[in-house]
Formats: sequence, structure tokens, C-alpha cells
Amino acid sequence: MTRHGRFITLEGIEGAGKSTQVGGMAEYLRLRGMDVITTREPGGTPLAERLRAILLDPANSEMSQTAELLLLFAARADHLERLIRPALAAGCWVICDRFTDATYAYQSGGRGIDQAQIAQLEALVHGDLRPDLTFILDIPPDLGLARARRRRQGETDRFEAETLEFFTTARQVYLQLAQAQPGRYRIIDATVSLEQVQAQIRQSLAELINELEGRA
Ligand code: Z5A
Repeated sequence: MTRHGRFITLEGIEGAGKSTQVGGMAEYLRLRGMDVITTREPGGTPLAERLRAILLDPANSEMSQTAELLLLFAARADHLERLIRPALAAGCWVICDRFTDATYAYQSGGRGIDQAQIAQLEALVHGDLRPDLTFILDIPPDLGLARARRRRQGETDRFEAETLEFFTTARQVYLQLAQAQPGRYRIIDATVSLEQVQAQIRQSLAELINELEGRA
């Protein structure tokens, strides 16, 4: 059977459990015979990781919303060009911890930037490339923030310092995106145990693979 690369993203607010699930997803896909790489945003390439450090640095608390938006898309442009597109072209499955949906959730929902402006940058930076499947790990912000607080070591980053209202609005935007385009998104109940979250994700991955194998 010919294997085609697929682009899978994980989204959700702070502490939803995205980073925790990435490794298990990769392991499952490898067991099913796929070549897999895992990556994250902002970040994923040396340049994008440098931009991530700037974006998260609490010393940059005065950064303007526009500067933040453009830095995110600058990092994404490099990430797409140097890592994501070449991996997909080589037949790899790419699992990315956050992608452009996070920009809609945080920079539009959280910061109030017009979604049309984000859509323009999205069109410029990734053309018609979109994730094949996006998991939204859904959790009430107070529970997500409590988890993140328990895990945190050291200083709070620029986003972690945001208010409960900021994360509540970001969550609402994620749910609206999923409602508008149910084919691409799977909403995962992230309030349950790690194993139960993993089982929900594996079920959807298995369905995607079965669908692809049915088509091959
Ligand atoms: N950002 C943006 O504004 N716009 C954009 O376009 C993009 C990003 C791409 C990246 O920081 C920040 O950039 C992000 C948005 C912004 N900030 N925020 N918020 P990041 O990558 O460091 O932040 P994050 O994605 O929110 O990471 P996180 O706090 O680590 O969340 P997580 O990855 O979803 O959670 P986790 O690390 O997997 O789990 C958190 C803790 O909960 C940990 O101790 C786990 O062991 C525990 N956990 C996980 N799952 C469970 C379950 N099921 N039960 C119990 N405990 C659990």
C-alpha cells in the first residue's frame, strides 16, 4: 500500500495535555507502519525556536499584538518550509503540538485581532495546506491552569500570565472552529485520565487509517 504523509495537529488551552499525548500518538502511528515526526509551534526549527523564546519571554510583556502575530507567522513560515512540507512530501506523518488554530484561539479570541487578518496571513504563509486532522483537547480553563501550575517550574511565561477570561475565550474559539468544520476536528474530553484521553485519540487515528486503507 502507498503511504502518504498526513498532517495532524493538537490544540487546546494551557494544561489540556497536548504535549503529554504527542509521544503516545507517534508510538501508535509507528506501530501502524507510518514514518512519523513530532514537532511544535511556535518552534520546530532553529529559527522558529529562537522566535518562540522571544514570544514566551516575560521580559517582552510590552510586545504589541501585531508584532506577536507577525512573529508567530514568521516562525510558522520557516517551520512549514524547512520541516513540515518536506516531511509530508517524503511520506511522513507530522504531529504538531499547536498550529494556526492556536492563532485564531489566542490572537483573535484572546487578544481580539480580527479573524480576517489572521486568514490573510494564513493564506500567505501556508496557502491551501491545512491539517488533515486536528484534535482539540477540551478542558475548562480553571482545570487546565491548575494542571499547568502544578507542573510549572520557575518563571511564568508571557502566555501563562494571562487571565482566566483570556483562556475562556480561547477555548470558545476552538469550539467554534470545530463546529464550523466538523470534518477536520475531533473534540476530545481532556478532563479524564491520560489513558482515557489516549484511547479517544487512538480511536480517531484508527478511523483515519482505516479510511485511507479503504481508499488505497
Ligand atoms: N501560542 C499563541 O498564542 N498563538 C499561536 O499561534 C501558537 C501558540 C502556536 C506556547 O507555549 C504558547 O504560545 C501557548 C499559546 C501560544 N501558551 N499558552 N497557553 P507552550 O507550548 O509552552 O504552552 P502550552 O501549549 O499551553 O503547553 P502546556 O501548558 O504544557 O499545555 P499542554 O501541552 O496542553 O499540557 P501538558 O504539558 O501535556 O500537561 C500539563 C500537566 O497536566 C502535566 O503535568 C501533565 O502530566 C498533566 N496532565 C496531562 N494530561 C492529564 C490528564 N489527562 N489528567 C491529569 N493530568 C494530566
